[in-house]
Amino acid sequence: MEKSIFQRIIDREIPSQIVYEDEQFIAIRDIAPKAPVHLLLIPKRFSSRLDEISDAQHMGELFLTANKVAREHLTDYRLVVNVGAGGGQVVFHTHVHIMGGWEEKSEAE
Ligand code: DGP
Repeated sequence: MEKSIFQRIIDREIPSQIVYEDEQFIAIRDIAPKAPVHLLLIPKRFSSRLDEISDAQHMGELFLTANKVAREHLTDYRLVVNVGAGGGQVVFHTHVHIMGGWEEKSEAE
């Protein structure tokens, strides 16, 4: 199977602005931001879409980490997951959008 664009980012084959990384996840700045702060949290363990994840611990860690990364940049924020093409998903490697900064000055900017 061909690597997803996010797998290539994880493997450092294409550049990105990495804002967070641990053993399980990487967070990068979205290339086409739709908010003043727009990050993507991507699990290194591959799944193509959120509803493929059946491991409750992995699912929990994904959202705990999304909150942790979000709070490093924002006080209030929106977490969005697009699931399937009809749900607006374009990149088929599960990711959580972290968006915010509409009403606050972010130190990250
Ligand atoms: P979605 O529609 O949920 O699949 O969102 C995919 C997001 O990924 C979209 O907001 C744009 C972003 N994106 C696509 N390709 C790249 C890339 O090569 N680098 C970065 N940083 N973001 C990307």
